[in-house]
Amino acid sequence: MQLTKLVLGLGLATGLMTTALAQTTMRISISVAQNSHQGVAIDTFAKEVEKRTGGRYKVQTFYNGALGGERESIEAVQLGTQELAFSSTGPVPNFVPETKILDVPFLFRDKAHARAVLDGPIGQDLLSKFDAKGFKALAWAENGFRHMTNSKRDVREPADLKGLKMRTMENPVHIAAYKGFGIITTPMAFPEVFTALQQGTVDGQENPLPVIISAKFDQVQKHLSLTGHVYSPCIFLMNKAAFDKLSAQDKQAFLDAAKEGAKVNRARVDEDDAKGVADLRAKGMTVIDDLDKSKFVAALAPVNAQFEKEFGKANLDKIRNYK
Ligand code: EAX
Repeated sequence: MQLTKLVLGLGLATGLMTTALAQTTMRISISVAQNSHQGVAIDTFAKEVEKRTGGRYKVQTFYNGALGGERESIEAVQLGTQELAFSSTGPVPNFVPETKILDVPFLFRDKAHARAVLDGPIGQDLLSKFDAKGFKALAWAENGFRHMTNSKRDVREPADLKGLKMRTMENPVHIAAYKGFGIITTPMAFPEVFTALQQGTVDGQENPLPVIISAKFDQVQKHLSLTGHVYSPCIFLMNKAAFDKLSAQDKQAFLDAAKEGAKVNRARVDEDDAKGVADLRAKGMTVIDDLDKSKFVAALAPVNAQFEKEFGKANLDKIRNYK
């Protein structure tokens, strides 16, 4: 009896040890809360990786910029001190300049258009550009269409933006465009934004509804305008060396897990977009949802001319006209 127990115990311990040894734990992070379109993306990814690799790979999830802002996380992935990150494309052009074109304002008609471009040859070609920079880009996902919020006034016309001090992402295309609106731009990492809004360091910021809701910006911002001025993609990034070490089968498991993550992420963005305005109104925000977008497009004509020179009109048109 005692002996059987001992043998069983030993067997169990050895079994556990083997599992422990064979299991590799990786880390993935986001800069927003777990209860968000990004949280469901990385939670699903982690679950799918574990399932698809028979538990040999485990992905630990970090939220709210616990491992740093998006730029810091991407840097860590490039260096290999963190295996994975999920980020908006905000800081990405600082690492892979080719991605800059995706953040051009008023480039995409709607989410279906953006998703088709990202999942089609243009988006897939852009994913391959990460290889040379120390990343494996696993899949595109999304943040959504960005809208403006501020604490000063209702924004109905581009002229209403003039002189507003707004936090922007650390993205050169955004900064150039918002300057074109007459905004005083203050680039800042996301984890600092709530406090900056609360303390009045900046008057406003711009983000998709899923981010505005999950970050509770309604607590520190009164006015929301559905400008939809730019589509904000997200991306699953992995350290290239960590990816290359995987077996062919595990590589596929990681790629498929990222696709699953993107699927639930996009579904959650749709959900948040559908109920977001009513939610935020109920929380006390004034929402301008009937502004004349063509006026905002027209206000950016000079900046757009600059973008056409920088990216090539043909390349922009290829995206604009993608069906
Ligand atoms: O990715 O920095 C930003 O405004 C981003 O949209 C946010 O962190 C979500």
